[in-house]
Amino acid sequence: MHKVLILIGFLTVTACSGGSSATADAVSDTGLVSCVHDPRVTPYQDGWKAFSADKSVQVTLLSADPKPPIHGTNHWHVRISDEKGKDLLDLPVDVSPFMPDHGHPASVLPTMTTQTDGSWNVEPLELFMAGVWRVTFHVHVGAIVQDVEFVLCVEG
Ligand SMILES: [Cu+2]
Repeated sequence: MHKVLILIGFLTVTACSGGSSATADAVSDTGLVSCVHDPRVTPYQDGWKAFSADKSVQVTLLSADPKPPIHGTNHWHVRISDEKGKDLLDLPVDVSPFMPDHGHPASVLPTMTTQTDGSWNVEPLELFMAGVWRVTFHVHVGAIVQDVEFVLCVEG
């Protein structure tokens, strides 16, 4: 099973390499490419907050499982609120994980599920390659879609 997963990972890397990421990545002692020091990324922490461009929508990453997020299947628990801190519920939210350096999305789109306490579960979050990931929450507030982005490094 393990060998199969490695093979799939190798094929995926081959399929989407050749992007413009080389200058932004640093090669570690082991020869693996790391994005930890990429200026675009934020180190994971519980309670990580990100905002829409106009600051009217805030997404708080309450917790990630596992944490920090890994190369593989992740589960996030978030809260979505307005600029006054009031929870935003019962509105459509799409999530799109994307690798900006490779130009491809996640293989599976996560599902958002509201919880009784007003938070949301996000799963499965399939970050299937090591590198920089941009996880965007598209929050539909009336006719307007507010985008809130988390940019993180997934280590190999
Ligand atoms: Cu990729």
